[in-house]
Amino acid sequence: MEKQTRREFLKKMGFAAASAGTLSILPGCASVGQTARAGRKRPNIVVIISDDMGYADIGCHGCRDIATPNIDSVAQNGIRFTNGYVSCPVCSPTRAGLATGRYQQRFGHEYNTGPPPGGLREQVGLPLTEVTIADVLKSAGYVTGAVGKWHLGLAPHFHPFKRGYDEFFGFLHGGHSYIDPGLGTFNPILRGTEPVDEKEYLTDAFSREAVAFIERHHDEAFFLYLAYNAVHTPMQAPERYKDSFKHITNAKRRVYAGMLTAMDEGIGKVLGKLRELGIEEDTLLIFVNDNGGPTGANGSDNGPLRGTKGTMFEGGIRVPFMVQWPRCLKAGQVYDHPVIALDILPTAAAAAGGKVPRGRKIDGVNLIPYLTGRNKRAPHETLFWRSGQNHAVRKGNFKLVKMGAETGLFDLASDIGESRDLKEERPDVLKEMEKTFEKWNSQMIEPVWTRQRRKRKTTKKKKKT
Ligand SMILES: [Ca+2]
Repeated sequence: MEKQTRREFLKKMGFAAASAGTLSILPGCASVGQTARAGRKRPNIVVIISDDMGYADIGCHGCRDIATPNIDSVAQNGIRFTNGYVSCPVCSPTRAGLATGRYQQRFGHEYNTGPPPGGLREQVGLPLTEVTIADVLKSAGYVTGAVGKWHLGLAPHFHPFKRGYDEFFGFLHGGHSYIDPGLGTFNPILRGTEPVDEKEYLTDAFSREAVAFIERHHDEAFFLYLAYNAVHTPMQAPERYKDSFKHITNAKRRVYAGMLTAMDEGIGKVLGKLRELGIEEDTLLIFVNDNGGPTGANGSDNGPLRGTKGTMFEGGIRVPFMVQWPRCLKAGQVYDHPVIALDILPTAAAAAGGKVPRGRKIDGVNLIPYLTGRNKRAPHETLFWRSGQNHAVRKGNFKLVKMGAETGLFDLASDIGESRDLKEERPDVLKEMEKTFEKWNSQMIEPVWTRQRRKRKTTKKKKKT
């Protein structure tokens, strides 16, 4: 982003005051908003996102064959969401929702970005009308860094530097080789805008860069967006895990285990660095996965949930999601009301004493009052998903799912696996849910671009990224 004064930046972006002033005041967390506004002890913000992980593939969700002690430690040191959602069952739209705090269908980011057909490269990416979480935190005086997978547009005007980030290390497409990532020409690893000849296993390289970012900026307020592409295909594990997962008989899952372990260890290094520097207490750290596991593609396991990545069933959209902020949030809690990754921007803005964008609907909510117990109600009455002709609505425990020509109505309180269709039994609920969806849907716009298809002739099957 070009040099500009903070006042100019705020004016351009149309920021309004965030709700930090309404935060509850907690023991050990006195006057979060006031402290942030006074420029003292503002929490660092770290958002870690994984890619295509299975719902059941972490220890705190019952995983038995792969250990994830570091991801689990976030839940132990903070709050685990049992009904944590993302706003899309595939990668890029979820990131667009997370980045803006808005349902991405409001601005036409309904499908994955991908190798753009024809001359669409200039248009396929997070629309420039949108204000990002990095814009918000940068405007609040934070130094901002993105490490990992971008997947919000390839053209220069979509680059992280144009979307609020001061630093970037990663790649712009939806996936990348992990072993000897190299220079490449199609989708290079970039430091800023310059290709680098990366030699390290890519997940380890991202962990290294995240730790280095924290070291560089630990004495100022920072925002780190760490977007691992693990455990997305291609299935490539570090050599050091070659013999570690012999107990896993499924060959694909054995590699998946190595990839997941590398990411978990990397998250452990990030947490360890925060601890070593004495800033863990004052760091709001969120871990979320971007969409459900594509079980056939990467050997992931969605446990009791029906469906996979790309579907509107819970297996596509309900994800591992947790937060820790030792200074302000009591450790070891479990939070059951539905939350969604759209909540990350308003929550971070409030914690930072920042300002949410004005003149637009922000669908996410600041979760802090809910997580501290000050607000006992559910943060959301309804949640919505739409991807082309497929859609879903959750209202209370009822969920309407429309996949192709099939419609189902489920009660998630008694049927997390969405196995018992209630639409014949409860036509009243079905009708109400459809009406609720139509009302929301009427506020959304048509996709700016259609589904992206890979053009490389060597690709036999269309793959979701
Ligand atoms: Ca993904």
